[in-house]
Amino acid sequence: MDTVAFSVENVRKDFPILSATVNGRPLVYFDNAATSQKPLQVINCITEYYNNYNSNVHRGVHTLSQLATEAMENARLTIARHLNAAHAHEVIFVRGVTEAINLVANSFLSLVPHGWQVLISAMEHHSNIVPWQMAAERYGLKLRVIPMDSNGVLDIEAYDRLLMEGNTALVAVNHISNALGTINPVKQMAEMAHRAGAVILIDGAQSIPHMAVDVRSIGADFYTFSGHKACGPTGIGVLYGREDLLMAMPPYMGGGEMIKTVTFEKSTWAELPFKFEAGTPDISGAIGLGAALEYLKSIGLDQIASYEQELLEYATAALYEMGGIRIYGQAPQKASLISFIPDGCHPYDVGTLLDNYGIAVRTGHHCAQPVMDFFDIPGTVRASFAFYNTKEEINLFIEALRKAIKMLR
Ligand code: C6P
Repeated sequence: MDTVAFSVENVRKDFPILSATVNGRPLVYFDNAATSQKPLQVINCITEYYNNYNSNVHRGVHTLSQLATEAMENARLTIARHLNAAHAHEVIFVRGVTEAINLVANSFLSLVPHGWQVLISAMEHHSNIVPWQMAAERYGLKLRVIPMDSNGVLDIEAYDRLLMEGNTALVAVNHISNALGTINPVKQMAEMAHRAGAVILIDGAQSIPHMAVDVRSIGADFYTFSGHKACGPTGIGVLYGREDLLMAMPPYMGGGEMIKTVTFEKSTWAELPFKFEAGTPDISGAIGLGAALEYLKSIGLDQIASYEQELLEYATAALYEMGGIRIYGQAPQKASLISFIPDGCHPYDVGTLLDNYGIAVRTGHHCAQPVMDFFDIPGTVRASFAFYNTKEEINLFIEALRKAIKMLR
């Protein structure tokens, strides 16, 4: 698909839900960091699969099974190209980031000697904390945390010291923080990890929908994202892993599809990627995810990134102009989300009142409790923008926020 000049009015026509009304008002959907909306190109692609060639994959010699297999493997190829992976078999289909991290924590860390360490950052989502905690306990490893400052910027000198202080097996860090919007310097962090002999896993849940990502240029050993935040379906995501690492790792789940041979005494494993894809996969999800990435590409990832920066700057300026608002996350490199608390208001109350005006934001700890503890707050209101949002919607949001705050103060 060729990229055409970006027009938000045209893009919005692709998303049927954007013309919905909520509580009698036009929907203003600013909860894109939780999940994005889906364009017709993705919805139709999934419907077409179920209408025309629904079948199981990698099993049947019959025509429908072959069509389904071909569509799913084409989607894998699309994803591999999107990430600039060296091989399609480095793309493992999983349910999402959560499953991908559990896979690596359970499988890769089982190969790490006792007493080694895993580094995560102070701004991780629970999905990039808890699996490492569980695996560290199981495999006798230490889990250590790269600190951040009050702007939500990671302390790279402290990271360097941590890398040198012990035997580091793996660093796990998000590309973009879902709670603060910080864009982390993952390429630099990967170089530093490699110099220390460690591998790096990058949680791309919040980056894949908003920017072009090249796993080889970054130097990512593992990279993961969820389809549902990138215009794709729920229940499908990707673990990218370097071929040599995936080859050396034991399977995470056992079952059909992931085996070469099975006897009651012993089983042997299938080649990549199937070694890590036990059971019937989410076929429609994988096909839909391929369509979603094609769609993002057709809009243009650089155009998406620059338009969303415009929205971010516009909304940030409007919030500052209101006054009495504290924004959490002031990193110089920031993605299109704003976490904030209006003085004297509880985030939950603000979110509930905004909903009365048809405005969807997320409130709470955003599955990043340690970030909230760092700032000593219960949670924030989070407005997160996508390329189909508009400045007019931001105006509606600001107007509704003014009214909500007036009611609450
Ligand atoms: N963040 C949010 O509202 P799953 O649930 O597996 O698709 O993604 C988990 C996840 C991991 N890392 C980051 C940085 C994330 O933002 C998320 C999901 C959503 O912020 C839902 S909690």
